Amino acid sequence: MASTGRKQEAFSLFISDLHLCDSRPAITGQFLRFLQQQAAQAEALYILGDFFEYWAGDDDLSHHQPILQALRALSAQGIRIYFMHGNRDFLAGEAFAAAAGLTILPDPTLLTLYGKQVLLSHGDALCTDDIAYQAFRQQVRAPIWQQAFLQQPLSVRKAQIEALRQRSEQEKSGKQESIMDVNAEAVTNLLRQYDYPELLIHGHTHRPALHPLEVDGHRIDRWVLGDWYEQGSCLVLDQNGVRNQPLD
Ligand code: LP5
Ligand code: MN
Repeated sequence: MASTGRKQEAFSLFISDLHLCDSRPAITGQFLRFLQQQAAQAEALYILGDFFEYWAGDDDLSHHQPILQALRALSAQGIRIYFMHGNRDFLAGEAFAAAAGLTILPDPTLLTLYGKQVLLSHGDALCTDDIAYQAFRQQVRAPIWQQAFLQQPLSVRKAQIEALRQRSEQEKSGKQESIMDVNAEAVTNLLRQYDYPELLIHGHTHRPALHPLEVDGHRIDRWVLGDWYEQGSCLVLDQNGVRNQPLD
């Protein structure tokens, strides 16, 4: 039988920095609608970190059931879902991945999508001027530290995370804005290391923008994803390239 409608072009979606939590139920609602509407039409969804306000360990899965169920339902429809750790949810592990029907990607990850080399990252590792944060990052990303942290009871971990969140907010208020952005040389080094991909997509800085770069004669677009504090935001990638898609 001849098809009546024009087949919609295949596309992938990229989001980050939703910071889902109980105290902002509207964002969770918007995300669940996003899954049913935009994501259901995509071939893949890439969640590039800080999906949750914080993740205390996979033994807290039951806390996030509606979100995990919705992701699993999308995955069951054949939409591939990928997740990269952010600085707030780097403890999300394989039990989380199984419950959400997704695949965890290392940071950074280089992919070929729609004929383009695309480098994906959360973005925090590029903020190399933030010395205090980078020292902290190195400590908590060490497997031995994570093992010891995860051995503590969930309630103890949550109390420590709460203390850390307060300390982080306090320290951030004393940091210069420029320190909390990516370092240009760190970006250049990463792009050289990955052999000049056409696209770099990352989040973390909450400064959504397109930065066209030229590195050693190669044109590279650095796309920064927006957070979901005021409204949802996502990037769409298809054969024609990247475009920004603000959500209602
Ligand atoms: O997330 P964002 O953008 O607001 O801020 C980040 C950096 N802050 C963080 C901390 C998280 O926001 C808090 C929640 C994380 C939950 C992780 C769970 C497991 C770890 C639990 C450990 C107890 O990532 C912020 C950057 C900012 O991005 C911009 O790039 O500046 O970094 C900081 O503010 C960190 C401080 O500069 C250094 C903190 C040293 C803390 C030392 C150990 C404290 C242990 C406390 C508990 C006992
Ligand atoms: Mn982040």
